Amino acid sequence: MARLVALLAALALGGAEALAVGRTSRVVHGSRGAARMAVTRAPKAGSAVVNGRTVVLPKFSEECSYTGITLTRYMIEFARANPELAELESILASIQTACKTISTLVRRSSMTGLVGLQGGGGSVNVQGEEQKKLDVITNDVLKNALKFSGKMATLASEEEDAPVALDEDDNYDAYRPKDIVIEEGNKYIAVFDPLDGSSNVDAGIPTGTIFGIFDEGDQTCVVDEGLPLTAAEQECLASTLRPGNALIASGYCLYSSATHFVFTLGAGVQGFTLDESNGEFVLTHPDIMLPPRGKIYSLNEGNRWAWDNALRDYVTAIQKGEGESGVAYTSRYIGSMVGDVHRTLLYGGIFAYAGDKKNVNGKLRLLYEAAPMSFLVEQAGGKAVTGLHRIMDIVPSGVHQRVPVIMGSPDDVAECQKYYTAESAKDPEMKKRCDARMVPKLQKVGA
Ligand code: AFP
Repeated sequence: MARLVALLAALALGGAEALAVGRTSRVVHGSRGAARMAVTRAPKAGSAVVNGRTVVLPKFSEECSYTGITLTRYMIEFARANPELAELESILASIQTACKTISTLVRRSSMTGLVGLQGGGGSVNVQGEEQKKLDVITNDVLKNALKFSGKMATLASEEEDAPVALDEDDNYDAYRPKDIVIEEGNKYIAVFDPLDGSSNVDAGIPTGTIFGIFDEGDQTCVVDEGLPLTAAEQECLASTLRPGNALIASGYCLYSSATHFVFTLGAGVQGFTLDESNGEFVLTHPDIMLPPRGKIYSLNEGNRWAWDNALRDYVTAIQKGEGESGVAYTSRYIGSMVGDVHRTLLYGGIFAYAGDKKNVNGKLRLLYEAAPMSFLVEQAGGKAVTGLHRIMDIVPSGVHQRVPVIMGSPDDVAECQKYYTAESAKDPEMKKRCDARMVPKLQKVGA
């Protein structure tokens, strides 16, 4: 009966086409012969439990073949299905707007002069890295977009020395009567790297924005207006930060041959592509799932001789075809985490930036690189570890804390992890280092 109703509905709409009515009862509206959107599969319906809360997946029984399922519509449906998470709609709307702006800034940078170092050089962030013009501008774009969503309490960014607390005046409340407090508890923490991979952006290499959204949690910090923050204020803000397993959303925008927006709200991973003709992100990769195993390894082999033996032995085995799959793996490394993780999500395999003798914690940041990407990878059926331990379980000690990252197809990561388990029996120092990351120890902000 449902099939018949769907078919009649399609026919009654004059020229409407029903796509795979017999299988999915989904109706696609559009004229016969006109250019159609590429997606022929709606995302799965259902629900998932994440961090103790149930997330209901939106249902799409109908769609327009001209526009497809846009990100805007996806979020409207998501908010309808999850009223208690409805605020994510405006947060994601802010992020997608920022991504579109950043995409244009990156694309046009050679023509607009937004290349090279901020101030001609000498502008260094808290981690001692030279800031590029685009680092500074994209940080402002994303910070403003999130601030104007009116849902944020704290923002932590790669380009900020300390987390930024948003006070009353910063929040977007122009239309809200000041004397009425609306859902005071509904404030979120956003962590982000506005332009990851920026050191190569002037060469046209793919770059990306990474973001994660947390609930604010129980701790409240009272922060005086204006900068600089005192050390106590900075430590308080840092202590509001939570482990990856408390994330309620995370994702990235990839600025490459196309602009992709890939995210999770805790119930699978959805991938959208920017349709430049109407400025909308359109669902092109519903329900991304990592293949259980891939044939690609992705890491900076320049660090090989400083790696722990565990990683060196594992990589040698898969290069020679002597790993569990018996296949000789091939190497792909962009040096831009968003691009490398995007390829890994779609093709499978393993991406790593491990700890080594020089940089015992690797290079990538727990809060705004490793944890948001780990949430995505796990939601796509993959695994993300430091070597011995799950990244999502690490409680941050500092805003800019680094962690080793090994993530990707579940069987590949599990195989690599076995080398670390075996090595830890021989190398107690390595095990001690790995275990120490699991014990939170508040560092000074920026340490
Ligand atoms: P930049 O943003 O400074 O270009 O760093 C990019 C990055 O954080 C990450 O996106 C890469 O995976 C990683 O660094 C590359 O580091 P190496 O250049 O040491 O391989």
